[in-house]
Amino acid sequence: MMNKMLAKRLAARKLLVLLLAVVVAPSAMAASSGDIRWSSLTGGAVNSSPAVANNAVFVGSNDGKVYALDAVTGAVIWATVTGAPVDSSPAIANGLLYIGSDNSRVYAMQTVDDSDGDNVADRVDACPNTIIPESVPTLVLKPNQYALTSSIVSSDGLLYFQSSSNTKFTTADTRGCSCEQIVAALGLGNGALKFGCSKSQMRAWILGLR
Ligand SMILES: [Ca+2]
Ligand SMILES: [Ca+2]
Repeated sequence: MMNKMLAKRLAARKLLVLLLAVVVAPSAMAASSGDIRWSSLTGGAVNSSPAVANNAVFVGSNDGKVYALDAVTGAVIWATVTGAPVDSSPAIANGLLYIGSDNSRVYAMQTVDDSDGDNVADRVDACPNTIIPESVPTLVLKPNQYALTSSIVSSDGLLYFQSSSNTKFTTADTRGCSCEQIVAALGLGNGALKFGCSKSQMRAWILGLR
């Protein structure tokens, strides 16, 4: 009789432990700082520091190649052979990557395919054929109105919409879409085309991209 009661208690305790494990497990699996999101294998040692631009990571390897990796997934976007180990760290400016190789040469490489020159790579550009400057009034924008007036990239590597507002938007935010392309996609009418996109229109577009 005692053995049966003991067995029941043990079974109940096991059930409790099992339930606790089920409840606790999801939080234990939640991502936290320092967790490895991805790793990407090259053909040799990686002795240099990577550079990051346009949603990609650029790094040299002792296998003689310079790699461009997707910053989110780590997938290889391209790998260019230099023919000798690449120990130096890349520098990036104006869409070009500059790097030295052990074959005594310095290379300049196109970092991404950006057919319309809006500083957003073709592979992630939601609006092909962006025209800059765009057709909305670009010389005088009212407060809190936005338009792409110049394709000159800022020193932080981003292309900003012109605006007098403290709130800034970049082509990275709009995934390569200008105000007039946003107007056309959302069917906003001529008002926005005449005065530039408003802050709320820009935010609505960016929210819709998520
Ligand atoms: Ca583009
Ligand atoms: Ca575009």
